[in-house]
Parts: sequence; C-alpha cells; structure tokens
Amino acid sequence: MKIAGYMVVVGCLSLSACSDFQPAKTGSVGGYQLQLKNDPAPLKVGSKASIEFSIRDGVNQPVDSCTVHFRQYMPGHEMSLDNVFVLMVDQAKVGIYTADSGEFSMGGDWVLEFDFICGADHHTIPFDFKLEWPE
Ligand SMILES: [Cu+2]
Repeated sequence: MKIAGYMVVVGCLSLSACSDFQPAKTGSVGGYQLQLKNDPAPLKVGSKASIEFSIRDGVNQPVDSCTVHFRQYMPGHEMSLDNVFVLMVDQAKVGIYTADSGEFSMGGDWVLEFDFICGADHHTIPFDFKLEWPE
C-alpha cells in the first residue's frame, strides 16, 4: 500500500498549477467592456497562444468595427517582441477579435497590451499574466 500513498501525491502540487478552468479576464476603459481569453490557459512557457479579445459598449452590445492590435512584453526587461503589434481580426463581425501571440519564451511576469480604435475613440488596456516555468 506504500505505492498507493505515492500515487496520491503525483496529482496536484498546487491548485493554480492544476486547475484547467481559467475565467476570462475582464476590464473596462472609456465606457467599453473588454474580455480576454487565451488558449492555452494558463499561458505556457515555450508556447504561442490564441488570443480572443471581445469589445462591448456601455449597453453590452458588441462593437465590430474597431482596429485592434496587441503586443506582449515583460515589464521587467527588454524582449524581442516588445514592439511587435499584432493585428487582430473580427472575422465573424461579432465584436470578438482574434490573433495568435508570439512565443512566451520565459517564465515570469508578462503583459498583453491591447490598443483599440473604435471610431473616434482610441484606448489602451493592459492585462497581467504570470507564467510558471515548467518543472
Ligand atoms: Cu523575459
């Protein structure tokens, strides 16, 4: 029965490392409601990610005619992708803009910063992530 005891330990070392469910991040700026989803979730060191950025207005209607870019950077130091702004596309015209990120090449603190222009409005909003180095 000693082996069975070890088996229990293998599963989860911490809740955050184990949980598959990651709620979407949300934010608001300038009266726009914003929601961010990423796949994989959580983000993984050594992987790119699919990024989905949803824009809704003050009465919760999707806003589908914006020009949206994002960049990924580490606030702690310079990285090669710091000034690479990726265009996001709202393929279905439902206010959900998608694009692929570059590789998250290091563990640590990352920011996904979204820049969106909707008509005369131009806003920027950052979302913070902490990536765990693989064990
Ligand atoms: Cu770095």
